[in-house]
Amino acid sequence: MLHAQVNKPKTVEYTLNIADTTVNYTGKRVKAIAVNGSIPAPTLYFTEGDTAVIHVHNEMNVSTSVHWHGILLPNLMDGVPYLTTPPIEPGKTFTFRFPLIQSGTYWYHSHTMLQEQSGLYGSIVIQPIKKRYQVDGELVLVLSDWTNEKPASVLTTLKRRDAANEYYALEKGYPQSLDKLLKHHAWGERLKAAYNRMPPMDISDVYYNRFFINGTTELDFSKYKPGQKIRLRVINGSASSYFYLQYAGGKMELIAADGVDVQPVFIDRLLMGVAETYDFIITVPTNGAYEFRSTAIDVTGHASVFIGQGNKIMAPDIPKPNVWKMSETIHNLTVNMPGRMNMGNMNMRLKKGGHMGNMPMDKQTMGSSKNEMVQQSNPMQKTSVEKKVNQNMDMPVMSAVKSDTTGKFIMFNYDMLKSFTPTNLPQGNPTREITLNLTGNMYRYVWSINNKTISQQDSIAVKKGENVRLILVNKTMMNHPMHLHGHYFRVLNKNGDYSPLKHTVDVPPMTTVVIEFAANQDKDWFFHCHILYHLASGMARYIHYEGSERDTALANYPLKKILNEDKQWFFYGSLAAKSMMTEFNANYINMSNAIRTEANTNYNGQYEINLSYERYITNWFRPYIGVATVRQKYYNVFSGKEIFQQEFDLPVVGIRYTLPFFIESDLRINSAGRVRLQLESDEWLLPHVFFNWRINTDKEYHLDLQYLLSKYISLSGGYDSRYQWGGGLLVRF
Ligand SMILES: [Cu+2]
Repeated sequence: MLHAQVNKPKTVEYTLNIADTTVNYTGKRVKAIAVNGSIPAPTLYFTEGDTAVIHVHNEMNVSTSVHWHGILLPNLMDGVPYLTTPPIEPGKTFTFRFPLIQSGTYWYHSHTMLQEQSGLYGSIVIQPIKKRYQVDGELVLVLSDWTNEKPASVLTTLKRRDAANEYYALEKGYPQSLDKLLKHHAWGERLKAAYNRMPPMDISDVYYNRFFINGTTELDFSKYKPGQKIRLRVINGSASSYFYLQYAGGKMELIAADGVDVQPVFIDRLLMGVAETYDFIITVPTNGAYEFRSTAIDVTGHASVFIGQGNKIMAPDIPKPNVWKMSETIHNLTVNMPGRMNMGNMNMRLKKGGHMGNMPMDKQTMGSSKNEMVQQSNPMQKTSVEKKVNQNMDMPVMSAVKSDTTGKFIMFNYDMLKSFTPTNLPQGNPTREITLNLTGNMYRYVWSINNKTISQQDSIAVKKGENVRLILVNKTMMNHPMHLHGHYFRVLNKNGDYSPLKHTVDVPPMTTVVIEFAANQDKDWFFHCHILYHLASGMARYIHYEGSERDTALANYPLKKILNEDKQWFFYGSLAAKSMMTEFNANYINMSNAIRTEANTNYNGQYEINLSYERYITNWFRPYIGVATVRQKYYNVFSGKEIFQQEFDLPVVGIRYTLPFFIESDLRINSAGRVRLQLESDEWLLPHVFFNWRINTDKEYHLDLQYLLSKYISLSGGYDSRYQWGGGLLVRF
């Protein structure tokens, strides 16, 4: 403790005006949301013990909300619209008022739909009454990701099942095309995964045009002098991007996580989950402006802050991941997992032909050596999954590093987080243990918990006075930053009684993380994945305190409004005008339903129109009803002779089922009793070239090559057994 300061608690008042704006980050004017004219929103400064009074005025023509991330406050002030707080309607003001009973680095953001992606996020700094560290300067650094696309189009892109969906991978330079798979000797692995209907690995879902620190790609702080100690308050305010943090001027001393002081550790690199905050102290070296860099997890871009004077000294580049070989990539994504040994170099690879490739994909587990603490406290983990984890790695063990500013490269993991004081939950409380499988279907882009989205299963019931232990089992191939509102939880790690407190925990792919908290609140608190598009697709619950009622202020704001966000409808399709035919397809889909139209015609009186309504029973199986209109003749491909013709306008019923290798099957019968089985699939041959094939028991086949000119336009051509050869232009919408 240094200078103990005497602060008189005071009321600190802010007014935030939320308004539509336009920005131009890449030479293109795009709509965005600004707070008091700025993106990110202004930093709010307080001192522990103050009362915050924040007037939030909505100048947009849609409703909005602000959530104070990581702040412990009364339920009504938490800012989740319809759940805890009334939405802020257009033209209206809501005044938040809450005492600040904690100190540290926090942030705030919209909790309405996808507004956060458009710019509605900002930082909060609460100075402690007694400062633990004296520094020469403080920098608040808000990390974010920026897309020129409308966030709603991003979500539609993630939901659609056509080449536009693959376009992000292409833009990132990671096309999962046949040539790349062969080049990286990953064809066998991919084939095995496709057999299990696992789409190619996405380290990140979205292609971003820019990554920012404080709204820009490069910032200079040349006022700092050699030897000065600077505190960095780093906030990952991005919508869906994890970042690697590095500093060119030596090791970073990590002193706080999610606003809470931890025993200092020196690290070289840290993988920061969405919505986490970390504080570091760095020392400005002599002769140079040293780079603090945040690199997106998929290594498609970074943002930099230069601290000090003189020539720029860069942090080392992080190598691009080998996204074609899942077994290599996933290893790098599990760095945070408690119990995971991180050694000298994060680029360490699994041995060739290692464990991953030999296991069925749905049983794969990566990353850990023994984690005794977790195992002692949690019998649940002695599952076959965990046993596999323990057998999996044969890595050397590196001793915990403390106060070591030299020596080996240190990659951060959660075992390095150690509280200053014991964090044990109140003894004698009954313990409620809940296993939450983090689940999802990447193919359909539906994200869930225990295979149910929030609209299908909304709450987790707890009782006040319980200790609640959540066993988070990530069954997916992506990292999920799970965030609990209104509470701090312990992340059980090797530090036992001194396990750290957090509000957001990264759960790496195919791993298990255990958290626990004292249920000492009431009402309802959101618990969700903080990847915006996962949240919007259903990966959320709310913690409900049994016996407590919603605030009367919410009487006119039905809870269903926020729970049903994952039932949103999406529309997409394509129109191809070719020399021999025109093809049209349109899809209107939501989580459990799809209305689809396909139509095609030559220019000679032949046509086919199919309209169907399908219902998802599982992610793969959907019965449907519809109408089929057909006026067509079929030819032999070699002789060109007509084989047969069909003419009808009839109701049909059928089933569609996604087979291994993502082959879409469609079995239907029309009211005249005629049965048709059809198979169809896409193959990604070269980065810009797709091959689509379709064949059915009407002896109809359709072979089509597509060359992607852009996300929405392709050249398309091939052979159709009814309409024969031809080519033209295809436009997606
Ligand atoms: Cu997620």
